[in-house]
Amino acid sequence: MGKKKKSAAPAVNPNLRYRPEPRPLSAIDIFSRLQSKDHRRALGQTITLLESAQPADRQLADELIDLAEKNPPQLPTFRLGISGTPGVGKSTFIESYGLEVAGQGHKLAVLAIDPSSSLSGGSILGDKTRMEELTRHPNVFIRPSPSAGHLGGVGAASRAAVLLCEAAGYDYIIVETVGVGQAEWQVHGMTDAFLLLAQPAAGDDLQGIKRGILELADLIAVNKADRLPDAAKQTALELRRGLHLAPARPDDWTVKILTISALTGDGLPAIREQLAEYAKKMTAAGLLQSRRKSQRAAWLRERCEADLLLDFRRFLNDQTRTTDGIQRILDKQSSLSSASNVILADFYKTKTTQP
Ligand SMILES: Nc1nc2c(ncn2[C@@H]2O[C@H](COP(=O)(O)OP(=O)(O)OP(=O)(O)O)[C@@H](O)[C@H]2O)c(=O)[nH]1
Ligand SMILES: [Mg+2]
Repeated sequence: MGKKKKSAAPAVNPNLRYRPEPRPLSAIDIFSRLQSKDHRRALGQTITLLESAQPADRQLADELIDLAEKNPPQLPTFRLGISGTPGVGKSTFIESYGLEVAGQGHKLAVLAIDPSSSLSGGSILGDKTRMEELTRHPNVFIRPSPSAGHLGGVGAASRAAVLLCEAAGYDYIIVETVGVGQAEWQVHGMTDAFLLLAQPAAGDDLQGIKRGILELADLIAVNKADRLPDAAKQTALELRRGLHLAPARPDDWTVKILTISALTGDGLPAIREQLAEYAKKMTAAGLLQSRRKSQRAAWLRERCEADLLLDFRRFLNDQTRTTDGIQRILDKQSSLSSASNVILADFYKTKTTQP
């Protein structure tokens, strides 16, 4: 009887199964997911992609923006910007107003630009509790602030997010921001109408509304009129006076100042009417379309600046441009400006030699 032959030891652990790497989704795959019924997750992931600074993500994001621009929604969409100082009642307003809008059959997307919280996302947690009912509404998509701080900026990601929400079938887009820094201008520069929320306040300090912001508004609402009705009316009068000092609008639109309560819902139908009238009038005169057109041109400018800066930073971080390298240039030059000229000349040289 011959010895039993020892079976050869398996070369690989049989418990390990070969799993192919999942194929990365193409822009067309993602775009068709956005247009499917169950698009929420895809939309969330897409907006994250728009915020990414990774070169591969940026390329995919560009392809998605391109697809969205080439396949615009069939029905008209409306983009509403909302701003106001901290605590004025923006989230409370969006909860009440958003429910009305969604109740009318619109698909509503709420995007927030938060210039102050790049990483903490603190205000979003607050918003999720303040917009509890809206968050659960099947026709509503709420997206916390894109994180600030990387190149291309919050503005670029938000502009693209608006387009992709529309591609996913949302026809009413609210872009909200707290009135800090350049945020109001950014929101104004990417929406069809700008609603400024104010709250009852005395004389001098009209709740810190910055000069120039009043002029951006297409509609102004003094909130919390339930608690302080007289002060709200008084504030409305003072804002009206402030508006009279502003230059005349080229579009012949009269900016109304309403008193409302986001908490009780008083005055919200008047807001809806005003915004609908504004949209109708501006569309008829072709002004809404031209506003979007010039916003797209502004987007291009921002994009060029961002691309150039990205490119230049890459060049500066290059091995030859380490701190030592920069120091060497400085040592050879008599001034900062001449050192800067040397570096820039080198940079432009790389641009003419490399496509
Ligand atoms: N009485 C009254 N209180 C309101 C009204 N709207 C908002 N509030 C209250 O004001 C506080 C701030 O409201 P938010 O909706 O969080 O304000 P916000 O502008 O989103 O605040 P930030 O996100 O921090 O900038 C909350 O306590 C709200 O309940 C209103 O119409 N009437
Ligand atoms: Mg808020």
